[in-house]
Amino acid sequence: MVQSSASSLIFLNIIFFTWADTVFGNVKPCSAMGSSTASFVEGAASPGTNQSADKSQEKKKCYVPCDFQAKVLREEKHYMCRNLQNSLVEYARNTKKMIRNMMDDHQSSLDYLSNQVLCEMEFRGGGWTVIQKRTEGIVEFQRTWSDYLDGFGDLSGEFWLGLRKIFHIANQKTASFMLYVGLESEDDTYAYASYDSFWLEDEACSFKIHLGRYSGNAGDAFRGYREEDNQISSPFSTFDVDNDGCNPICSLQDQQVKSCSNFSEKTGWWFSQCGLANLNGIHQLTRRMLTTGIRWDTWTMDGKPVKIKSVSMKIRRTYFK
Ligand SMILES: [Ca+2]
Repeated sequence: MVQSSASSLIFLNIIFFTWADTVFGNVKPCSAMGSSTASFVEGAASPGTNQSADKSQEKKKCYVPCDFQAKVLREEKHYMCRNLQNSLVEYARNTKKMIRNMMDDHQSSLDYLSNQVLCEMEFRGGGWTVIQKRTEGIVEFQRTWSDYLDGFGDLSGEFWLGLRKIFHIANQKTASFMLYVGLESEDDTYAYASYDSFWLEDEACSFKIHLGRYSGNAGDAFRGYREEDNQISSPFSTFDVDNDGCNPICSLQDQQVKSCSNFSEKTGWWFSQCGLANLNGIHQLTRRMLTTGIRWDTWTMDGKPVKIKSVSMKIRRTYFK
């Protein structure tokens, strides 16, 4: 806005100077006017001693208005020049202020994020940002959309970082991210699933998840075995915001399911009719009576999904774009 008004003023000044030069430039120079008039007078008058006095008189008549015009023009130019100078100073001041505000905002965002995330610097070369962690099962993951949006839990223990924060970290213009899922079974065995790219769509698209190539030893539960299990490109769902693809119902384990979140004890995830992964499922150590748990059903033992007691999801920058 400021830039636009300053630019308009500068443009008007340029137009004025051009116009002024054109108008006053076309006025005949004082000397030419004087000569012409003087010639006419010369022709009419008889030669004699009064000739030079007449010339002087004619020059006087001419030079007064010319001087006056020059003075007015000079003052106008000075006035416009001052305005132009003031506009440029104001423009520079506003631009500096705008840049300073942008830098302050950027720094605030960095400060905010650095105080609000858990970094793992020892694991696999370091530089990991933990976006989800489950251990003892103390923190409840049966939460509303609003809770999953802003995050919950404790960074020093169990937590969900929040969809908005995850989106802002993983969707930087200058960097790409990968995802690592670390799993621990109830009998203390470990497995992992790694994806070479990870990003989310924005809030208007319900944070649809996108993952690259899988590697690991826990299987690719995000994609599952069947097409309908594939959670890639699925929006996030909670019990109060249903985007799960069961519309109106899905048939699961001989049950008619309307809501995958409700079927998973009101936990939130990127469900797809409902799929084989739900790392936000109910922790089995504290809620053994429930049928579902933390699910990564491609990790199996003796043909059955392994019971998981702890999990973490972390992302790391892979390269600058
Ligand atoms: Ca549904």
